[in-house]
Amino acid sequence: MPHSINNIKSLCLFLGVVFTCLSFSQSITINSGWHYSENNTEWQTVNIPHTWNQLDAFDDTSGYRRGLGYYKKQIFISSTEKEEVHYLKFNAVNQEATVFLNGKKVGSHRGGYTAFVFNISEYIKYNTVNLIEVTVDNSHNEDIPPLDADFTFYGGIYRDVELIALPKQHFSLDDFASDGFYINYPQVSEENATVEVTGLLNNLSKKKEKVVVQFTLFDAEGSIVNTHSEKLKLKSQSNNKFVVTLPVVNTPKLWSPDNPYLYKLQMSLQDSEGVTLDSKSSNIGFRWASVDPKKGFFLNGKPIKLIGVNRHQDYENYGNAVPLSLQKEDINIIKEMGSNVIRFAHYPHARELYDKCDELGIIVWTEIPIVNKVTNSESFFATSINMQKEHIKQYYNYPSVIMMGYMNEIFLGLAFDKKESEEEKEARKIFTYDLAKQLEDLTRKEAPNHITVMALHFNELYNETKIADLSMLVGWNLYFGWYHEKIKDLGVFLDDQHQRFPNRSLLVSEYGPGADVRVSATHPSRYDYSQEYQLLLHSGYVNQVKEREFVSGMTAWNFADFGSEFRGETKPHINQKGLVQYNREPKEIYHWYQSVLKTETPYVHVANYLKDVTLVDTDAHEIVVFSNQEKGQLYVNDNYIKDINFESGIAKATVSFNDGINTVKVETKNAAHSTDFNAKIIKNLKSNTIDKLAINVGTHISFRDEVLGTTFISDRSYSQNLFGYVTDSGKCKRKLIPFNVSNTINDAVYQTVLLDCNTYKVDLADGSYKVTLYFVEPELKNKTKVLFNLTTDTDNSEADVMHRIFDIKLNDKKTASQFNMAKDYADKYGIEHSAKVNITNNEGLTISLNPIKGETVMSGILIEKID
Ligand code: GCB
Repeated sequence: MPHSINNIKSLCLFLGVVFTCLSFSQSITINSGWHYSENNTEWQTVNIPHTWNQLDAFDDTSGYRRGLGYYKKQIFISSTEKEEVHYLKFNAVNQEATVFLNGKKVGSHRGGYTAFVFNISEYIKYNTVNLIEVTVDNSHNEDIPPLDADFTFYGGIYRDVELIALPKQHFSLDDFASDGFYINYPQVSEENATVEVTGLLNNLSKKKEKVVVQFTLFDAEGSIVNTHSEKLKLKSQSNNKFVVTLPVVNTPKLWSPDNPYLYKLQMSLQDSEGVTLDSKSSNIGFRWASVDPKKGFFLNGKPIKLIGVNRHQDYENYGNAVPLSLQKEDINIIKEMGSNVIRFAHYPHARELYDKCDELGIIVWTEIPIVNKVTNSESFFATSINMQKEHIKQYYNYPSVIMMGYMNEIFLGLAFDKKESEEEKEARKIFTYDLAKQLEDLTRKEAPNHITVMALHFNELYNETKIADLSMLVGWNLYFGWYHEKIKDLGVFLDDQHQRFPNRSLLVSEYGPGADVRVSATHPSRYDYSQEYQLLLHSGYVNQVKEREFVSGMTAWNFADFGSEFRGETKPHINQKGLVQYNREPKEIYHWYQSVLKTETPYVHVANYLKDVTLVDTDAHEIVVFSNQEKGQLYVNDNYIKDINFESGIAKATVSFNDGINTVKVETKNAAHSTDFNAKIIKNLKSNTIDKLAINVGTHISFRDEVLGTTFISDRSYSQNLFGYVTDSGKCKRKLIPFNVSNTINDAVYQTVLLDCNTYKVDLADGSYKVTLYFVEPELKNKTKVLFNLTTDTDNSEADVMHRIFDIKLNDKKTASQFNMAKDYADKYGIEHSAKVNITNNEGLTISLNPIKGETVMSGILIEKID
């Protein structure tokens, strides 16, 4: 669609008694009406933000399209704009872009998470349409970080594209696509503070020019605090640097998470006649930060325990092409939780979000995506250095940005690598350290007022290579209670590190288990994906960190569930360690964080782990309540039950439920909250006719099937008048299969199996039923090793595949003979096997799996009454 720039060149306004002349520097966002093609022949119209992987990164076929994508768009540029300089700015394109204007190459850029700008003036045709073409490539490239990471590398132009027209004198855009100025605070204290601005001014005219930069500092209420005007002589066709110190601000209001007081600096570049050529503005936040190996993190001279989240930028149904309004809402949700810190992992996020952090008072750790491993090539090193320069310069001025990083778990690849020889591994340690050192030195030099930081994983390699001694603060990504044994090992590890490296400042930069809101467990345990286990782990971690003054803080992994294509979890392709879901609906853990982090107003929340509660052989149910108060009163169906006390924000109580809706209410000082539980009580299946019964075979977890509107309840060993596996009918072993099951969205039902258990009984009352059994073959035909999945698969050839064969009987009726999943179905295929059964003579239902070869296996049972 042709586009035209407003061609009014300058305009004089009468403001009170003063004339102000403005020359129109313009930035137009050109996001709509692009044409996109994946083969350069068939085109579709798309808007930016756009990615081509928003669907295929979540389907049943493994992998997602990594390759080329083509974009084009026409813009009209009037001949009245000939005197102006035109730039095209791309705020992020993943991960390589080559830009053409009217068929000529304008430039190219490597790296998917930072902005880049090209001066397109010499390629423009005036008074006609100009064709912009962009070739994007998200193929794996050994020379571009990230090489390998636990998130999806969606391809596309996914942040704003801008067409910028400026007079010949303007704040430079070509210093690594920064804003052309850098704010420093040479002194800042409660008594006084100064702002120093280093600016870069382009003069692209053939003549020297005299200009003036007018600085105005406003307070948060909009009143002028001070002004300054700086006369400058600009050399022709060059980039001119200036450094200006603004007048001292006495008793400045300091910026902090509790009081994010922002001043605003306006800068206007004027020609000798007072016409404004260009203008810029920046948040100013007076604050100073430091870390102390013994006492943790300090802001404005006071200790603060940093507690917050990591964030990835993608979102359900959008991939990484997420509207900014939704992204900004994330920052509100994070603040609402009570977080005082965000780690923007593992790459720079949209700059507008850093503005939000300034405004809301959230301390930021920002980093570039050098994750898991590096390539020992000149090109990889150069791309990394360039990326960190772009990152530092584009994100320099935000008062919220306090920590700057450049690597995450850089020895993860090495730790898991089975192919490299010992010599190669030694060499890898050395060149990885070398790149880290270069990036650390660069960051200290270019961002001297920031705290440098690096995130490590649980491995001695970081200490042994001394890479952990490079940055001013180290973040440990610690998964005790998930990938590694026990939650309480966290404290042991932290104490050990502190004792061995007493001069190192540290924080816990990642922690958390996967949790699926459809999964609930009364006895939660590691790997079960229950929200109850998520509470156990997070509360355990927060308590251990709070007990240790030397730990600067912690950032939970992750704020929200996010896309990681290769993962096979209860929701495949998604890493479910979020405190909120992929669509940002809160998990219960989010409310627990609110109750421990938000102390200013009374808060109470009755957790609701599943929409319905099935109570087998009992009417008692344990409820969990979160509050920032010490105690509260518990009511069920308006009857006072008892007083409850909160410890670390949690109170638990066992209450009796009636069949049907039960309202649990808790009142605390100045707060109350209630939740309805729909209870189904099963005490005797023979006497209580049931319409539907779903059993999650092979596990202690209950799973809510949103489509059926039914919960697959946890499994048990058989007892009379109820249901369960008959323990002496085999070894009856429970197993977890860590892969994406195709043909279903109820992966969790299939992923937990009961092996070698040949009889299952359900003591149904007489009547007609449809019985559906759920199966999946747990052995893969071709196993590949996936780093982040929960069990360690070994390579296996087709010949080794375990072919189990069994007959299936429902009471006396054989419903399948020689059932052989490996032979008859595709790998990882979710199978539903259904039959009608008439139950008479009080015989109940007996499911028999009669082994012919190998061990029998079953994943789930669904029984539906037929009228
Ligand atoms: C980590 C990584 C992060 C992963 C996370 C996990 O340590 O830094 O990228 O997503 O673990 O969930 O395994």
